Amino acid sequence: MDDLDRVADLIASKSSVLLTSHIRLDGDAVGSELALADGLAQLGKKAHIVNDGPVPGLYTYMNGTHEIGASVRELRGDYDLVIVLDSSDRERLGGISNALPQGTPVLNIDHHSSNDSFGEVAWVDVHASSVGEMIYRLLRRLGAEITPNIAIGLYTAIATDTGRFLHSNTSPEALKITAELLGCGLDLTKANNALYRCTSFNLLKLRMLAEETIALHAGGKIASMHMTKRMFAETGTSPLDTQEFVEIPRSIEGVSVAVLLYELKKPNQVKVSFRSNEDVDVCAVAKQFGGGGHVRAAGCEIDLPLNRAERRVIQAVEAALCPSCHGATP
Ligand SMILES: [Mn+2]
Repeated sequence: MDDLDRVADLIASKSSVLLTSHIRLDGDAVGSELALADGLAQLGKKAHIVNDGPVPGLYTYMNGTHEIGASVRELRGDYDLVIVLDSSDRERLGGISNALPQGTPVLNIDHHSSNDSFGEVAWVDVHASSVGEMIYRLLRRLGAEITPNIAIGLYTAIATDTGRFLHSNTSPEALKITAELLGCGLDLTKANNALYRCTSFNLLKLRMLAEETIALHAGGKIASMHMTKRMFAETGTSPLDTQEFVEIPRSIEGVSVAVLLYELKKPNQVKVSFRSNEDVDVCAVAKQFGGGGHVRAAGCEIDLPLNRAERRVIQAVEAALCPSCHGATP
């Protein structure tokens, strides 16, 4: 019996499922939630999605996003299974983590190498490009029909987590599943237009302000970029709209590691995203600050003013770039 059988059996025995995912929802989280909820409904199960925080406007082209609960207040009391998607630990669920119904089994479905295997059943596939890819396999195993609605959710998950099929996690499996989704009635134009061919003028203005802050370090091997609360306020934008911004410093020739920092609402709290182009394990760097993720894409939060957080993070990346200089094993 493999992991997928165990997961399918657990789901088959339940009738009312809560789906949830990490704070600051991304395309993999929202797309996977919507696709799995649709599949579960097809199988005659009640599926309810609640996260700690709203669905970013970018993803509202998918049907059903307006029915997704955005705070613990929307949790109901009748769940017999909780499925957590795309989250390496319970902490990532924000306020939901302490509000989960006592005694209800938790199924953890994730692809982060930093996943701590929480939950009664944990299905963690670090080779999966996205949770969306895992949900595709799960829905097939459960015998659900891949409808156009499910297809657009899974496509969103796979396309965003592979960075439009540019990142090194773009596997044969990810592309095969995407081809299958096209065959199942995926509206590729609708998804791609919303995700990649349209940006608000405000977001473009934010991008211009952010680009002014780009700095190179370690002889051009590290590029950093940051955004302040003031920039978000001036442009009327939200950090939720900037999930691809780390690609800007990453795209600079010669850069091995890109770092994006922005101020969170709470004073002196900064969110950091790391992307690695080469063999630098940015998950290990993020872990030094209590974060995690994947080897080439990771993140953390730091309780320091922006400029001090940036200095600390750059020092840590420099040490990771040159382990021999600091006595660490490569
Ligand atoms: Mn993911």
